[in-house]
Parts: sequence; structure tokens; C-alpha cells
Amino acid sequence: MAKKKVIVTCAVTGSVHTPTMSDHLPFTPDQIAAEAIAAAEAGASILHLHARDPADGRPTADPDVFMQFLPRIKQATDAVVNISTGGSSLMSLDDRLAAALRARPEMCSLNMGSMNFGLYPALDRYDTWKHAWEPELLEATRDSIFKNTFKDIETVLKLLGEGCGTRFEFECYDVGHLYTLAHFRDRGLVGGPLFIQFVFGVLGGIGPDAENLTHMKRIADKLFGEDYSFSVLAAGRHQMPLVTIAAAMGGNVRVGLEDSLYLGRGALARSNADQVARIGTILDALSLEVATPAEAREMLALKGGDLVAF
Ligand code: KMH
Ligand code: ZN
Repeated sequence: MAKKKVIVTCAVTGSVHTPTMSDHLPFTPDQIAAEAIAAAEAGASILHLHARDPADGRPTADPDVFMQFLPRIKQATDAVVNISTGGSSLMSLDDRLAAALRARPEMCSLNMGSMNFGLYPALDRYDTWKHAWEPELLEATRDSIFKNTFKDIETVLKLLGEGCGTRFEFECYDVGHLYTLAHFRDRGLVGGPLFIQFVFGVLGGIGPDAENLTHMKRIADKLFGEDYSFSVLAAGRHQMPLVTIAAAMGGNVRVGLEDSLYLGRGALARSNADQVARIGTILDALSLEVATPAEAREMLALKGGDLVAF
């Protein structure tokens, strides 16, 4: 049997990190487009995208802002565009869906459970901030819930899955989220091949260690058999070690400044492409091959880049 290729996703900016934490975090449409295109050129086959307010870098769900970078990325690369429906844990579901419903992308993230999503420990790491919104947002996560109820998940599946032909990166932050995904599969609302992102190291989700990865995979194997492939993302310094283990276990990998601002110990990544190139080197050393966007489309049964609305 031919060896399975590894899908490299790059999550370009997210809504977890803030401008004070790294000068390299892209937030204007120009920066997000340039970083996404460079990440694709470095080997990313999927680009997971959030938007930020061009004025001060705060997370935004505004479809007009997304539309300032989505067409440019599509024109310059063949990479699969994957739009976040998680947005930030402080946005409403309607807001979180607005850009994806306008853009009708090939892929979106879909978060598989409501949970705490604590960013407030980062408050202790900085004395001064570039913008007042940064410590305010981090503090707000002490007493907020990242809401993804059964009804919310069903809404996303109906509006984007059925309505737009979008397929999903199912974000599972703990073992229970795998069972929630199986529940929707049993109800016929999702079908294979499933692409499950195991998320490690979010405060409120499962911790970032190899035993937990083995456990997530064991449960996913039990629930989904041959009908799924997994990918791994891990927060902060756990990113490269855990995605490397995932690749060695036959999984796919997600890197990018959404998940970690670092390239190595104490060294900020200067770009998303730096992290994509680094995992490319590691995969090569493991005798693994990176999937092209066309191969990723085939593996995940995506509708094709010509069927989006941007
Ligand atoms: N920020 C990550 C932990 C989403 O955008 O829907 C998960 C994520 C969620 O990427
Ligand atoms: Zn995201």
C-alpha cells in the first residue's frame, strides 16, 4: 500500500495571541495574505484563517475584512482555504459564521464542545501591552465559556455542511468531543472521510503529552475505524514535539502562529513559513512526504477551489 502523505495545515493568526506577544503575528489583511501565501509556498496544503481588526489586531469576525485577504490568497496559491468558525470564545455564533457563509469555503473548523478556554495565564508574562484590549481580552477568559452546544454544532453542520458543501476540521479538545462527533455521525449529520484535529494544551482541554495523544487516537480508532484521519495541534512550546509524534504515528500536522509563536526554545518564529519549513524538514527526516493541496483535496473529499464564493 502506498504510504499516506502528511497534510500540513498552517493556522496563520488565530485569536489567541496578541500583538504584544510577537511583532511577527500578522493582523492586517496585507500581512495575513502575505503570510498565508508564504506558508503555502513553504508546503502548507491547508490554510486555517481568522481575521483581525486592521487598526489594532484585535480578533474580528467581520466578513468584509476576510474578503480583503481571501481572494488574494486564492489567486496566489492552490492551498485549501479553511475558515475558522471558532472565531474567538467571546464572539456570538452568528458572528462566527458570517464570513464562512459569505465565502462558502472548501473547509471550516468546527469545535466539538463547549468549554473553558483560559488565556488569562498569559497576563503574568508581560508588564506592558501595546493595546488596552489585549489584557482585557485575556482577563475576560477567566469567566467566559467557549460555547459550542449540540444545537450550535448542528447549526454549523446544516448551514455550512449541507448548505455550502463545506467540509470540516473537527476540533476535539478532549476525549468527550470525539464521542460528540460520533453522535453526529450516528445521526447521519456528518460522514467520512472525517478530518479530526486533536487539540492539546488549551487551558480547559486535554493536556499536551504523548500519552494523551495515544489515548485520543485509540478512542478515535474505536469510534471511526478507517473512516477518519487525524491531525494534531499543540499550544506553545508543545507544538513541534507533539506534531512530530503525530506524524510518526501516521497523522497529519498543524503548525502556525495561531498555535505557537515560537520556532525553538526562546526563539520567536519570524513567520508562519518558518514553522511550515521546520516541520517539512522534520517530516523529510522521518521519510514522510507532504501532501500537495490536490492530494489533500482528494484525501478529505473536498469540493474544489473553484466552488467557493471568493
Ligand atoms: N485556536 C485553536 C486552539 C477555531 O478556529 O475554530 C483552535 C481553533 C479553533 O483553531
Ligand atoms: Zn482557529
